[in-house]
Amino acid sequence: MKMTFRWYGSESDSVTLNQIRQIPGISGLMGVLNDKAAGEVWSEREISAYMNEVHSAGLECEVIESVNVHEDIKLGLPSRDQYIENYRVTIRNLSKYGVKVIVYNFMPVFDWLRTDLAREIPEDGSNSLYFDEAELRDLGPLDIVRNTMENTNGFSLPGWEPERLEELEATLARYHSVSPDDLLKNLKYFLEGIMPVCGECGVIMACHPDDPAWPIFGLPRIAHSREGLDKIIRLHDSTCNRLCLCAGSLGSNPANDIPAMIRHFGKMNRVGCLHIRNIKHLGHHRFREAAHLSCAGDLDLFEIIKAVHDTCPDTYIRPDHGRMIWGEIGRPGYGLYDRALGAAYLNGLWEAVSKSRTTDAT
Ligand code: DNO
Repeated sequence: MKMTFRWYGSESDSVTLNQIRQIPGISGLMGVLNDKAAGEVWSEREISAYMNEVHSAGLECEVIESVNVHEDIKLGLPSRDQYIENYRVTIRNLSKYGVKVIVYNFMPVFDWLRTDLAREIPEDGSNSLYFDEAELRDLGPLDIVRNTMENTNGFSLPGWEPERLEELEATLARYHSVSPDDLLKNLKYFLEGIMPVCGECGVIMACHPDDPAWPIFGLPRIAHSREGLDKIIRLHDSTCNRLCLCAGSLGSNPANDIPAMIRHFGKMNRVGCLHIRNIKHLGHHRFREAAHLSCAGDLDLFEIIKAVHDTCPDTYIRPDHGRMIWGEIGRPGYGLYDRALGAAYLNGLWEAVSKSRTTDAT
């Protein structure tokens, strides 16, 4: 297992590479070129500048996140072929700089969605990302976008690029005639277009689940249950076609058994990487993000780490969204302190599981 940390680049992150390399047990990053719009080619010049900085800090970057898929690909429009070609170029370019896994998602219009980016946790005065479907009912998609953009402490959020949001209403309307089956077919077309290049370059594509793990605003969604993820894996039979199992996204729905899902896809060799965090369920379609510790939320992180250890031990992990603690101001979900605590805790669980498994075997 390689423990990594998401980093948005020196221009866009409140956390520095020096801080990241001082977190015990971090081998590298899950990186991102934060200012790239969906569909744009990631040029070698841009990738090499990012990688040089990361490597000079003594860190690796074998996983890249949020190479966002253009909406025309998800909608299956004729213009998709050009965007798929751009994606192929980006895969080739990233592979030249040591990238082995690319995380993407196939959620229409929105990446992840919350109704509050800084809901206070009364027990300890920290705050975290929060979602309540009832609040969503009173707000339209545009209100939610406005709220989100006004409350990010000046940082942009993944999937909330202003360029994409200008055309929000028109894009939402285009999805009226797209069913979940259509979306799945469009994903198949995309995978067929890029998988040969992934095979050539040795790059794994890891599909990130829907967050929250159910359809929102009546949009089609296909990646929020084991059955849905099974269908995605079956779309294209290649070990390059994998999943980014995100415990917090899938765990927003209590019906998803996360350790069982990890074991299922781990045994099939279809886990590309994992995002690990904890969730506190507060009612139907209402939750907040919690500290990583099992007892702070409703997910069993010990069982999650055991499942990874047993079925996909060579994968990449990162602590996902943290709370804001100790007065830190940063990108919601992506401050330093709580994610660093999360990494330390997950590393502790890993050591305990590894050593107990060795003892069990003797
Ligand atoms: C949220 C992240 C997501 C994820 C993308 C991948 O904080 O987990 O933005 O990286 O959905 O495309």
